[in-house]
Order: sequence, then structure tokens, then C-alpha cells
Amino acid sequence: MSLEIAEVHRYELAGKRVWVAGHRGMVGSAIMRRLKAISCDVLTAERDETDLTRQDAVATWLRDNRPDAVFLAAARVGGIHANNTLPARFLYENLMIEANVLHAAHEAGVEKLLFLGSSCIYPRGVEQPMHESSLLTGPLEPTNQWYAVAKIAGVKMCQAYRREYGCDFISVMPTNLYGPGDNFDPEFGHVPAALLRRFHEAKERGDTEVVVWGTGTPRREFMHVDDLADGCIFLMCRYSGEEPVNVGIGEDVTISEFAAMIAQIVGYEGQIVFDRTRPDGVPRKLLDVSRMEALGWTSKIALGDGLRRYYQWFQENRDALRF
Ligand code: GFB
Repeated sequence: MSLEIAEVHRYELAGKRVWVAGHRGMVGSAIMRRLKAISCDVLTAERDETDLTRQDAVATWLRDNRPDAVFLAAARVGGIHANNTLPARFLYENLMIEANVLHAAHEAGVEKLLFLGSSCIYPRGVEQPMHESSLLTGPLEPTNQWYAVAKIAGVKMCQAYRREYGCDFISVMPTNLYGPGDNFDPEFGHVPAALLRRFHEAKERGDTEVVVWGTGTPRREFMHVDDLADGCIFLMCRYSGEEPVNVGIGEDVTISEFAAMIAQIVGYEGQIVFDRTRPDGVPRKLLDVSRMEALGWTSKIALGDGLRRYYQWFQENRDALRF
């Protein structure tokens, strides 16, 4: 379906049965919060009852619960170290979840499904900002190729099920995210959570030095997860097309600048040192968000505001966080 046709597409979530797969994760829980503004019937599946890596469990859950719409936010995710050291888990679990949920959604007659991909699906050396059309035009970043291959398979499954069965399955490619429900593990989390915690604890202890991985020169685009959730609801209701849609804020910063912003928000005044034995990953990741803007949606949470909200949430929920 062309973007021109997609622009007039309308899908109402009100009155529908809506399954948020992965509702306890950072993205899934943000979608749950955003859905409170819509009078729909939100469905969830608990991990200990329905293992999404098991085909029979997923098919049974969909047959029994019959959702009209699905947000597929369930995934194994993690930062650069997790991606680099757990390749089998990232590839296997993500492939299984996608294959099981997408196929069972087709069999159960789901009306609309939104699949969450990632900006790391685009090739490492690709022109910046990264347009959706650069998918599969070059080699992937080695540190997260396993996750990227799984997410590319998910995008392709959505396209294949559209073509062969006429399923209204769409794909969204979010940029790097931060927000409530983030993983604050210092080794396995993404850079926003790792640095927020590290700077906060350094300030509490009165440390004079905080270590940031890599050279500090890579550029990343960071988006508050509530902003993404709003974009996902928008796309669910307004977009129907085969092409994935990038969602980002349209601006990036160096890791060094990002660390300085977090230090300032936390109130840490010591030194920042770079551990060059740690990987940098891809040199730059900035999404071209022109397709999303042409559809009529733009990001609403600027980086500074989003990080202040993030730190406030972290302080309010610090005791309940598992680390
Ligand atoms: O967020 P992050 O782990 O993932 O790291 P990617 C981003 C950058 O931050 C890298 C630097 O250049 C890291 O070297 N960095 C600095 C740190 N200090 C730290 C730290 O304490 N922890 C972490 N984690 N990084 C991910 C992919 O890539 O992007 C995922 O691995 C996913 O698959 C995600 O797609 C969006 O941006 O490099």
C-alpha cells in the first residue's frame, strides 16, 4: 500500500480487544499507559503462564483470547554488552517470539498488528540520517547483528503476511530509548540507564570519577519511551503499509555530550573518564523521521525534558528497582 493511501487509513482502537505482548517491558508498559486514554479492552499474557517462545502456548493464548489488535513489544533486549555476549539468546528468542506471535495472529484473524523493530536493523555504514529504504543495503554492526537479523526477519514477516494473506501487519523502527521500566543493570542495560545509575550512585558516594564506556565519540539519538508509545498508537490508527516507519526525535548527540547532560541533571560534579577497552558500537545512529512526519506525527518530548522526567522517575522508584 502506498503512503498516499496510508495517509487516509483509519483504524479505531476504541471498543476493541487490544493485546500488548510484552506489557511488563519498557516499551510495552509505556503502550499500556498510553492506552488508558482510549476506551479499549487491554489484554495481557503473563510470562510464567504463556511463554512466547513456545508456538503451542502462543497459538492457544490467541485462540482463547481473540484480540482484535496486537502491539508486539515482547523481545529480548539489552545494551551493547548484552547483544555482544548473548548472541544465541538474542537471535533465538526474538525469532521465536516474532514467528509465533505473527503466525498465530494471522491464524486467529487479528485485524491489525504493530511490530516493534529497532534502529539497529540498518547497515553500519549507511548514510545518515537513516532512511527506511536503506534496509538490507550493506553489512550490519557486528556487536548487535544477531538482534538486528531477528528484527529484520520480523519486518519481513509482516511484509510477507501482508502480501500472501492480506494481514494488516505494520512495523515501527524506534531509535534508542529511555524511560520508566528501563533495565538499570550496569553491564547489560543500555547506555541511558547505565549512566543514570552510575552518576547517581557516584554522587551519593561522593566519588570524584565516573567511567563511561568507549571513546565518547559515537552519536546516538535518544527518545523517551512515552513519546514512542504515542507514536505507536498513532501508527496503529493511521498507517497501513508494507514499509517500516522510523520513529525518533530527529536529533542526536555524542555519548560524551550525553554523559555530560546526565551528570548535570543528576548533579554530579566530578570527572568523566572514558574506558576505551569497551566497544563503541556503530559510529552514528540517527533516524530519518520524514516518513513519520509526512504521516502527521512528530516527537513531543525534547531530550533535556525527557531526561529530567527519567531521573525523577528513577528517584521515586529507586527502592522498587531490582538491581
Ligand atoms: O545503549 P548501548 O548499549 O547500545 O550503547 P547501542 C550506546 C553507546 O554508549 C555505545 C556507550 O557507544 C557505548 O560504548 N556507552 C558508554 C555505554 N557507557 C556505557 C555504559 O555504561 N553502558 C552501555 N550499554 N553503553 C544498541 C543495540 O546499540 O541499540 C541494541 O545493541 C538496540 O540491539 C539498541 O538496538 C537500540 O546504541 O550501541
